[in-house]
Formats: sequence, C-alpha cells, structure tokens
Amino acid sequence: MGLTTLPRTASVEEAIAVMERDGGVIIEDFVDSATLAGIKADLDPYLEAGEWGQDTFSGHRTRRLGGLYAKSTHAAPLVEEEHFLAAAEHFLLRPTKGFLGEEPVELVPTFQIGVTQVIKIYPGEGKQALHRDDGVFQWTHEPGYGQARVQIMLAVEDFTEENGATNVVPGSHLWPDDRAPKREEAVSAVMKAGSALIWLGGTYHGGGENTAAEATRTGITIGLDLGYLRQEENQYLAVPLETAKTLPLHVQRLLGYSFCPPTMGWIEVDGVMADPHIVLEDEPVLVNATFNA
Ligand SMILES: O=C(O)CCC(=O)C(=O)O
Ligand SMILES: [Fe+2]
Repeated sequence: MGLTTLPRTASVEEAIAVMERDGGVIIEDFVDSATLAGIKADLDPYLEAGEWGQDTFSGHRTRRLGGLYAKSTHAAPLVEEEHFLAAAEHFLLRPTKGFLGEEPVELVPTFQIGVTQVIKIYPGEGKQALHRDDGVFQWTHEPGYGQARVQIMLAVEDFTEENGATNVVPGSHLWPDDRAPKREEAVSAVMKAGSALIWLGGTYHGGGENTAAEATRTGITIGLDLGYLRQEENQYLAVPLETAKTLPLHVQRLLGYSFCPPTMGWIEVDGVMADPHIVLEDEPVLVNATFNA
C-alpha cells in the first residue's frame, strides 16, 4: 500500500480519515510558488555554507538547519495550512478530565511548534534508520494513548524515489511499542516541490537513500506538538527575541509565547502568573495564566 495524495482542495475530513488509517497523507500545493521561492531564497545561503551531519542518523551527506523562523521571513504560511492545522487539532487537542476540589474540570491542551528543520540530502546519502519522531518524548503507543506530534515534511525540491524521498511505513502509528519496522514495509513519499507530507509522531519513517547522480532533496519539517511537552528544538533560544517580536501573532503563539491550560509556560509579572506573550508586547497586557483565569 502506498501513501495517498490529495489535492489542496480536498476536505480536511478526508485528509484526517486518511491519516487515521495510514498515519500520513500527502497534500499537493501545500504552499504557493511565491512562498516556496521566498523560503528557498532565504535558506539557500545557509545551506551552501552548511556543515555535513556528524553521525549516521543525521547523515554524513546531509545538511541540516534549525531555527527556521529566525532564518526565513516567508515561513508563516507553513503553520497556516488548513489540513495541517485541522490534523493537529484532531489528533492533539484531546480533553482530559479532573477535579478542582469537587468541581469537575475538563482541560484541552494547546499545540506548539516543537521542531523546525531543513534537511537537504545529497547524492551518496544512505537510508536513515526507520524511527518514530515522538521517540524524543519517550512516548508510548498503547491503545488509547493518542499522539504527541503532527508534523509536515514540505518538499522544497521534488521528492523522488531516487533522490531520497522520505520513507514512511503506512499504518505504523497503530503499532504497539514492541513491533519493529521492516524496510520492505516502507514506501516513498514521492511528491512535487510545494507539496507536503503530513504525518504523525507515531508513524515510522526515515530519510530515503539518495541514488541520484546530481539531484539533491531539500525538505522542511515542522512538528506541532502537545503544548505541555518540552520543545525538541528550543524555540526561545533558536529565534532571537527581537526576531520573535516581528513575527505574526499566530507564529509567536506557536513558538511558545502562549500558555497551555491550566498553567504551563507562565512567567511572573507583578506577582501574577502571566501569559509569556507579554515579553513580546510594546504595550504589555497582563493575562493571567492560572487555573482560575
Ligand atoms: O529527511 C527525511 O526525509 C526524514 C528525516 C527524519 O525523519 C529525521 O531526521 O528525523
Ligand atoms: Fe524523523
């Protein structure tokens, strides 16, 4: 079974249904060509000056960059695309129930950007070991446990079988922790530049082998993760505060200048446990980030 590719016009329900079944889906034309060209122009100088990976997992013929929102002013639309956001809402915003005293309380988490990475695979790179990206959270996959991450791999260049398109094991998001992925179970996320694979943190995948003579394979991955988990890539350090101040509000919020109910992420301002977005504001508005807010 291969991966399903849907046009950008497909409904979010259809995309989510495919993801429920396969653990991933490809959305064509995820970004428009002007956005893609802008991102590419922003990143190319960094990639040209970039270093090779220092270990097999990172890839000795692969270059990686982090801090996407510090390096590109064109990346905001990546976290606006409706299928991506709807999938994050669907898989991550699962309410939990508890009590405050005898009062029943239902809490819904948020999601945040937990990682941004540009990955350029050059000819000669081998296959990356298949893995689950939610392994960074030491996540478990027992029935009912849910997902910690919904992520994209945006094709900045065409992804082909030859140049190292991401290998994905369809359906593996449903596997228990003790089932190992096999190479022959993986399929390639072949897609045109501008399309994106949306997949779950629990889905086994890995970078493909680049057997092409010359073609490189550049992709951008962004993880939307549960708002109460630690960010894999530290966005507060990766994006200077002065740069964060210039970003659109929804990107600021996703980078962690927000709080996850009930109180996750507060900073103290005037004795109040406050929403940390205040540090970006010229005219600070104090918003309480506590249980009773
Ligand atoms: O480059 C790719 O296609 C996937 C890379 C990946 O999964 C990773 O580095 O975690
Ligand atoms: Fe990965």
